[in-house]
Amino acid sequence: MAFNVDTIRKDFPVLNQQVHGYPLVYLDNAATTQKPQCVIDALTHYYEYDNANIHRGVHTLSERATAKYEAARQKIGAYIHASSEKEIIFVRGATEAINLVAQTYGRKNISAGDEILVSMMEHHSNIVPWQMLCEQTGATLKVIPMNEHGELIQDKFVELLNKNTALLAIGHLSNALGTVNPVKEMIEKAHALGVPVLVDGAQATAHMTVDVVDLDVDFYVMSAHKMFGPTGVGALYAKAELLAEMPPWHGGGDMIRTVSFSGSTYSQAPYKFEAGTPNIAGAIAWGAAIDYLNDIGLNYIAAHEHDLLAYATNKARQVAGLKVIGQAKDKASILSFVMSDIHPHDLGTILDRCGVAVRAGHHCAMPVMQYFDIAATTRASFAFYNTTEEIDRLFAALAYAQEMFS
Ligand code: 7TS
Repeated sequence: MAFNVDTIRKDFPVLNQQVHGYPLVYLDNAATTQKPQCVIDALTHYYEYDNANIHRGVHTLSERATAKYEAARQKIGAYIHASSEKEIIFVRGATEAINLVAQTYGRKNISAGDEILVSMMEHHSNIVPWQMLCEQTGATLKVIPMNEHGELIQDKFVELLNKNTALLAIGHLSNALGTVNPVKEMIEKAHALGVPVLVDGAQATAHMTVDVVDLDVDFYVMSAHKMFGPTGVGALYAKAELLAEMPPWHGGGDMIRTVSFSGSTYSQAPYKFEAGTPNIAGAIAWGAAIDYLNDIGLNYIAAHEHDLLAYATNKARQVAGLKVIGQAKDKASILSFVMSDIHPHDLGTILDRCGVAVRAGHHCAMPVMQYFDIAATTRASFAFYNTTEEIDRLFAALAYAQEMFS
């Protein structure tokens, strides 16, 4: 299908509205993306026609709901090129997936004296679960530093890797800086020392092709709502041999084989990790989002977003008093910046008055803010439905804010 942004925008009803009297410009896609009509339809269709609990009913609706839920698992596995859909665990989102790995793989395999390696640019979701695991086990958290462009310092990473390193946990695409980390090379270096690797793909999966087999990554986490699917659903990918060894996390229905008061036995992956009734409608609608992304083509998406980011970065260079935070060579979809004399929260509010939605804050990446010695940034984050005209609107609103504050 040829990429036509005007046609694509018609698929997103939410984009067709006015905010404070202006056509909405939605540039907060890193926080959550908007949903195309086919995803909204998949959700309502499920509740109108198929709603039933899965994996347990003998009746038609339950069989239909189960088949659609499992088909969604297959679509998600295929989207990241997993060898088998059994390596896909449905969870609430990237945050829950990381906590699952920390509390199952981590509790089993990591102990006092071990080191867990994260990077300075991680989202809090890829820091705090490891800090909690360190408190529980006596392991130590080590941090890969970055340079002033917002790139991880690879020499320091290699220095930090050692025989005590028990796990490397890094982001694929930084939500605060837009940096695309060289995860394939980092995984190779970690594996050379026998260190397993978790990649936080929460931001990446909407913007680039991910191939977990080519990356040889051990754990990869994702959130549906950041890739045009519903909130409250996401996935953990893990290699089958790791899942087989990992103990279950939540106990309850659907994750067991047998239960008696003398003890219980557990199902195999993925069900071993999916206790309780899951977000069935959410998973099915996420599958619709993946069909939609595949129909457009990730190569077209990446090319369009690359053009948008280049256009916005070029405009940003021409604004006196604007400093881009995050100038890595390899970046995607995110423009984070500060403006002299205007607090990001004030700026965000003024932009909203002009109909432009951005995020202002620390973006759940406080160590990034500490490194740059700032409290917050204003962040414009792009999706394939954004246009250069919308970026012009952003910069017109920024000029207006500068005028107000001058
Ligand atoms: N990892 C990264 C890199 C993220 O950007 C986020 C959310 C998460 C993990 C957590 O994802 P969740 O779906 O489990 O919440 N990032 C953002 C953001 O940039 N603005 O709001 C949420």
